Amino acid sequence: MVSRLVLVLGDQLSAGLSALQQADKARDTVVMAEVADEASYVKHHPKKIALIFAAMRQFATFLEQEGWQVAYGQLDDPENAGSIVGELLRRAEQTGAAEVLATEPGEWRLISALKEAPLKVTILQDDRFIASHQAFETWAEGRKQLRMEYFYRDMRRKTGLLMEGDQPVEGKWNFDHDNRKPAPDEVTFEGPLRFDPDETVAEVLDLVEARFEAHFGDLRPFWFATTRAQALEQLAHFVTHGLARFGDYQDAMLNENRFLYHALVSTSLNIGLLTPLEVCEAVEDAYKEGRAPINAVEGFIRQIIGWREYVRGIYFLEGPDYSSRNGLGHSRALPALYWGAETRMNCLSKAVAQTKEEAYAHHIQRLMVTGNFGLLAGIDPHQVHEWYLAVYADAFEWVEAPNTVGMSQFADGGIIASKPYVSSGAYINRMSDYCKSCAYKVAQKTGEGACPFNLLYWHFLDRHRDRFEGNPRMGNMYRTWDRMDEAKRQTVLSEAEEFLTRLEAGEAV
Ligand code: FAD
Ligand code: DLZ
Ligand code: SF4
Repeated sequence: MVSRLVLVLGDQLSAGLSALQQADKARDTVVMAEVADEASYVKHHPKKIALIFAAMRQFATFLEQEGWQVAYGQLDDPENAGSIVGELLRRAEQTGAAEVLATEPGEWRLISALKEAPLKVTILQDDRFIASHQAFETWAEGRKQLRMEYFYRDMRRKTGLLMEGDQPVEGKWNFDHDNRKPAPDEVTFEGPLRFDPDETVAEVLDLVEARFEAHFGDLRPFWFATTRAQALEQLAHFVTHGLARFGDYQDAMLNENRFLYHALVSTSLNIGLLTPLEVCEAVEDAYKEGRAPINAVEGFIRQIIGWREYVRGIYFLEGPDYSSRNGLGHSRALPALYWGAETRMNCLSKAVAQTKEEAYAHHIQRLMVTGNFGLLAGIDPHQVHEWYLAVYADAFEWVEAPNTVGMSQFADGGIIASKPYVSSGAYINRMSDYCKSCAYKVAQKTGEGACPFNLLYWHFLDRHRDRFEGNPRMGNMYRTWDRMDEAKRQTVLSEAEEFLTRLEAGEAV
């Protein structure tokens, strides 16, 4: 029988992957490839590249132990073709294989590349998700608005998570009302486990250091989980020590604590080391055993079977042009401060420094600091999108683009968010201790030292009045703006303009 190639991409490191399930160990060859094209189509953070290469190598060893034949292309192999399709062609020639089995990639770009390859490629569904494309399309059909909350309830019913018969446990679907407390004085969770690099990881770190020095971000110290065993340990550590307060402090931010009560499992989930259901079941067990309260457990499970599945559904429903959308017509270039240039805004400085060092920031830093600023300042959403895709270790387009383009930049015209996530400095001040050590004054609305978020917030609302005035959830904002006297409004707008001019000129604002 003619052999086939089985493609396993860098974020498909799951024993249960559909392409592996459909293949035959006895005659097929698994193809895995570290390629320059994937590492640099955006300039990924060195920690992200190291995570993917190291986890790929560990997974290839696992597959070999399971009896698979693996053709693994390391980045520095002289024969490396430099692209996924190039590597498939090289392996087809070597083995005489006439067909490729692949699990659907999480990016339209790679799906097209596989479809256009001069090879017979069979693309199978990625069934590591709870909702298939078809299930999401059926849910979306005929709905005027695709609100996550309703999708999430269906996912609860489908999985049985936190259900008593057909009713949600403790009588409510959503306990967010009890969540989102301001930053605590003391954080009792020591944060994620840090795994020492083994020999495989150490080799990858040297390779990445030599090849991707020019990419933004610190490679070392590197401590991400790169094997399934480590990912399970990280999960168990979070469930035991962090979960109980996850809900309370989900949105809090602190100068001196980067991780608070967050789980740090997105990298492992997104590259396939963990499955969403096993993560949710571990968390649900903690609730059943009285180790974590409902607000924490429900909030956490909603992020995974709700948001994570929902954004993937939107990405594939909306089609390949999704990440290029620009519903608000924003065109300002991404300022250098996103790449670490000096800024006096402490919240941004902290979020970017953390991103550079960790390839991680938590949801509210991404949404209400870097995302909020990008939206208020009118930055081209595609540039914002490419930044998020590059700098976070958990960023793959199916999950990053809807969060950035849709939720954070409102560039999809309001499919994901019913109103833009914008705020003045007051929100950041409420949820963090950033403002206390900032050169700007959060309570000051205009004049020397006024917080730029305060100025830009009104500038945003004013310049998009036609678009948002009629939004029932934004009426109050416009009424507050209209109540200010005309001279004050003019001062706000002209100071905001002046700030934007200085930002564009590359000044350290
Ligand atoms: P926790 O806060 O502990 O949450 C637990 C899990 O819930 C996460 O691991 C993640 O799998 C899931 N989750 C939570 N929120 C979301 C969400 N909005 N969408 C999808 N899954 C979610 N998440 C990514 O996985 N990859 C991305 O590229 C990404 N880009 C983002 C860009 C922007 C602008 C914003 C606002 C959010 C983005 N998120 C992304 C969502 C979220 O910020 C991360 O999932 C989370 O910070 C990961 O850290 P954690 O594992 O400590 O999460
Ligand atoms: C992100 C990434 C990087 C940096 N490198 C590789 C690689 O060398 N080989 C590979 O198979 N995949 C890599 N990836 C992931 C892909 O670029 C792509 O984002 C995902 O497969 C889409 O789901
Ligand atoms: Fe950020 Fe404004 Fe607070 Fe400074 S004062 S940290 S710029 S919100």
